[in-house]
Amino acid sequence: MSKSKNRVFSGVQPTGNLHLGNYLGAIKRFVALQDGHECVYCVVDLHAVTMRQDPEELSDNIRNVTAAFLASGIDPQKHIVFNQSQVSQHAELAWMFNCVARMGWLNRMTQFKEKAGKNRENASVGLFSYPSLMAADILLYKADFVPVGEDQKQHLELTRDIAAKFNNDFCERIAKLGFGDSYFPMTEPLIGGPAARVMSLRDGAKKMSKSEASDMSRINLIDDPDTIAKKIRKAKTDAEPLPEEVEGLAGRAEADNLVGIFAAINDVDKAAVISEYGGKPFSEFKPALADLAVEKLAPISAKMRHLLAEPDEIDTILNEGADKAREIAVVTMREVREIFGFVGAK
Ligand code: AQP
Repeated sequence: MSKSKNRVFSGVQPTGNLHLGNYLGAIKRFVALQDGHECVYCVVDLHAVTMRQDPEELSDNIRNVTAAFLASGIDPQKHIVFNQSQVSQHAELAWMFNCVARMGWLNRMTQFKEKAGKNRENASVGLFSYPSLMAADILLYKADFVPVGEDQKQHLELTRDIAAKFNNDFCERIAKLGFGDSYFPMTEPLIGGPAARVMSLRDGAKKMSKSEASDMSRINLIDDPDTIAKKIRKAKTDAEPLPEEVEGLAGRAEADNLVGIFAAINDVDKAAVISEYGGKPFSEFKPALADLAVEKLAPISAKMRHLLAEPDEIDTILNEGADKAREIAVVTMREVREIFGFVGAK
């Protein structure tokens, strides 16, 4: 596959049930980007094992994320859908980037601090060097755009730092080998919209997350309609009705979150939601949100269940996707080895 000027790459970790944050912040946008872009969507299983995973659950979760991609509308015939561990060049390029990135850069990563918690000495080395692998995922395909939720902004900045340092460290070699002024692109993050950071339904200060203990804090893509409606009904809010103007959402984290979810599901902005529901109590807004969420998510969840009944078909799609991804990855790695000066068969 020759490189177009608008390649998109993104990934999702198979670490548990996917939730509305993953869907609105990432997967729904992956679907929209298929028109007019060449997309590479990856189930990032090498990232998942930076935290301990049960092997059988990991296999199930890889198929779950793949089913969520397909059920949401990602087309594996026109684009590339695969799991990262099948393309060994991800790990190989990550090693090269471990030698380009600086300890000080990785030390500043807030996700490592949050995930490692108080006992940092006990965190895996993989968790610390996670951003080098993420840079490798993106740059292996020389991706121009990466749609992600806001929590990944810092890692995207680091990807650009790694690309810039590589281009600078090897600038003469890159030019001598005929690759022009720079080898890796300055990838643009695509972050934004009303659901760039979907918050927990129980605490408007925390992001919705797979690893949060309370299942009531998130809407899972596989939740049935009754569960979705119950979780929205019980979502934490304040006692005031919705504000008359969108500016009135400032300082009201839970209200802002529910309005953002409504807007993102419906492909409108928060102002459009407020123009319809401004001044109305949550007793009116929550049922409308529940109906909308069920209407949009129930078909996805039904399709996921259908796909998961045929795990061999999912595995075939992943294998075919990995073959397509490898075609691109081997070329990048051959060139990167040459730039570094490694000797051997091409
Ligand atoms: N709450 C969120 N709002 C918007 N986007 C989100 N994403 C995750 N949570 C939210 C985006 O989903 C994509 C895939 O995320 P991931 O599974 O690779 O990793 P994560 O960000 O670590 O997701 P979780 O749910 O928070 O998992 P745990 O609990 O395991 O850490 C990314 O684009 C991410 O930005």
